[in-house]
Order: sequence, then structure tokens, then C-alpha cells
Amino acid sequence: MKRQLLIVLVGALAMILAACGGQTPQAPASPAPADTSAPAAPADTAAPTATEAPPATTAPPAGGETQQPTAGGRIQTILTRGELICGVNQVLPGFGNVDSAGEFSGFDVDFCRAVAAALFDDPTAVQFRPLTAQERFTAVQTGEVDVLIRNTTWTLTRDGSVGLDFGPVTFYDGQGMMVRIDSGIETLEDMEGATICVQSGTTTELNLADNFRAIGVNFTPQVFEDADQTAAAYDAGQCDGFTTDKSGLVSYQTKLAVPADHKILDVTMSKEPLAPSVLQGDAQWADAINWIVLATIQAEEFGITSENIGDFLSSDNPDIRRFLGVEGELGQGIGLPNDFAARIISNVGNYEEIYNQNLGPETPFNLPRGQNALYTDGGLLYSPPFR
Ligand SMILES: N[C@@H](CCC(=O)N[C@@H](CS)C(=O)NCC(=O)O)C(=O)O
Repeated sequence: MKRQLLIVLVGALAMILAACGGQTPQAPASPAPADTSAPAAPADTAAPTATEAPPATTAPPAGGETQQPTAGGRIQTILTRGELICGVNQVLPGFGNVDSAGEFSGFDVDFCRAVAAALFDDPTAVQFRPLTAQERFTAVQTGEVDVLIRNTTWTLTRDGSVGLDFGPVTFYDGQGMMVRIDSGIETLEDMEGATICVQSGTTTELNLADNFRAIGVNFTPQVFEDADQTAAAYDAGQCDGFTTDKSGLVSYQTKLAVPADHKILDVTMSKEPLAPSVLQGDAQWADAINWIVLATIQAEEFGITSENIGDFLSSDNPDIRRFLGVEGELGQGIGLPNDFAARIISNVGNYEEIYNQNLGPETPFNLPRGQNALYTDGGLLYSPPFR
């Protein structure tokens, strides 16, 4: 109890200091207490996975309360609750969006469903908690959400002093700049004296300042707390440019009054690796999220889809049998059922299916895979072995 209270207090403090964006360097110098009380090293040495031998029982790897106090904590809480609580965006079509019927959709939303499928064999066993950029980290720190899957960039500060643990990158992104086509602006250097609409509580705000300082171009930021306000101000002509992640720009362009009047400059101002995050200190839950995301990537590499998984379940290939949980006990070591990958694929799909149904050629976004292709296709997606 005391520890939880401490986490909440330190979390609240970190939020005040880090102003939600997790950018302010004066956040607490020492790691959050969750980290100090659950050091990774003892948990690892205690876990049987160190020898690659699967655990003997379905229980989480032994380690004892003192060494691994939170192992299995969050997973058990979710299983007892009967549903996952997933922090998402609700205003970003393609990634996290809610329609007038209250139905959530998007790439990030589908990863929430993948987690629910892994845990419950039911992609609907998830409650979506819409969060703004400002609200998102407090929601993880206080335990209000089990996991945050909301176009959130993995940064050192957020991993460290904000007290999160990030999973594998689900979408490699970078910051972009949108301008009106008739402005004649082609490069950032053409933006001397421009007013630029940007949202607070994001990596975007600081990258903007860094980039323009680096090229010696003066600009005036117009800062808004809310993404809709930011885009609306740009659309109303209050700003010459609108900057955020390129994925966000592509998404927001569809919401502007005349989308065809705008273009995204051919410049990338930063690295924005978007990844799921959980509260630091529950190694088992973090591992589970990692391998759930990786399972979607490995499934694409194997060519296993929601359509053809039936054929693969009777495969003789030991790699595939282990991956799908037909044999072996891979899931056990991370607190998941052994067939967690099969559950994800059959209920939600592999990475390519998730990508295409939300961002692919049949959608208004038609985003090329680019860096988000498998490493075998020249992209950055690569799953460590499922063994
Ligand atoms: N990836 C960046 C930006 C994420 C972000 O919050 N982007 C804005 C603009 S696209 C957004 O989603 N806003 C929606 C909201 O706050 O409701 C980060 O993690 O800071």
C-alpha cells in the first residue's frame, strides 16, 4: 500500500516537473521507487528463463516477494477485473479515434485489442480510456490504465524520470511540417518569421524549437493544449505551419476543411518511435506487452494471418508449432497463455493486417510501409526469436 502511495506521489511530482511532455530535465534525478524496489537484475537471475528452460509450473517465474514484488501483479489485476484498460487517443483517425457511436478504431486501438486477445482470447475485453497528450503519463503512473498505446514517442526522459517502460516500437515516425500549398513554402528555411501551430505536452514542441534554432530561422509558436484546437487554428489561417508527427499530420489533413489545399513538407525534423508503455517496475507485464507486439511482427514474417492460421496450426515446423503454442510452453515464462500468439493472430491479425486495415492503401491515409516494413523488406521491424 505504502509503495503504491509512493508511486502515485512521485508520479504526480514527476508530472508537475516534467509538464506532461516528459521533456523537462529537472524531473527527479533518481528512478521512480517502482524501479528501486524491483531491480531488473535479481528478477532475471531468479527467473528460470536465464537457462532457457521453461518454468515448471504455470505460475510466474519464482523470485520471491522481496526480489520480484510486482511480478505478475498487473496481469493478475487485469485477469481478475476481466478486461484490459488501455489508454488511447480519440481524435487521431487511423491511430486512435472514436466515432459518434462510441466505437474506437485505429492502429493503436488494434494493439490494445491484441493485448486483450492474448490475455482473454477476446479482443473486445478492453475498455478504452481516451487520453490527451497532457493526461497520458499520469494515467500510467497512477495505474488508471494498464498500458498506454497512444502515438507516444519513446524517449529517455519518459523511460527514466517519468517512470515508464516502453515496449517495442509499433510505428517508426518522425516530426513533419504542414503548410498551405499556395504559401510557396518548400523548406523550413522558407519559414522565416512564420507562426507555427503546435501542441503542448509533446515531443513536438521542443523539436520545433531545436530545429529552427539549428537552422537559424525565427518563428513564433502558437501553442495549444489540444490537438483539435491546434489543427483548427492552423485551418483558420492563424498559423503558417502546423507541426506534429507525420502520422498525425496525415491523419489531421483528412480533417481540414479542404485537405487538398495543404501539403506536408519533405523534411523530417526528429525521430519519433511510437511505442506502448507501462508503469516501470512490473517486469512481467512489460515482458508480456513486448512479446505481444513482437508476435504480430513474427507472424507477418512467418506469413501467418487471421485467414490462414488454421493451416499453420497443423504445421510440422517446430518454430511455428512453438510460436503458436501447439507445443512448448513459451507463454508461461511471461505470464501469458502458451497460445497467446495464435490468439492475437486469429482475433486481430498480424502486423501487416493491423497496418493495412488502419493505414494501408484501402484507407484514406494510404501510408507506405517505409521504415515500418519487415527487416526482410528493407524496414526496421525485427522480432527476436520465439524460443
Ligand atoms: N509522438 C509525440 C506526439 C504525440 C501527440 O500527442 N500528438 C498530438 C498531435 S497529433 C495528439 O495526438 N494530440 C491529441 C490530443 O492530445 O488529444 C509525443 O509522444 O509527444
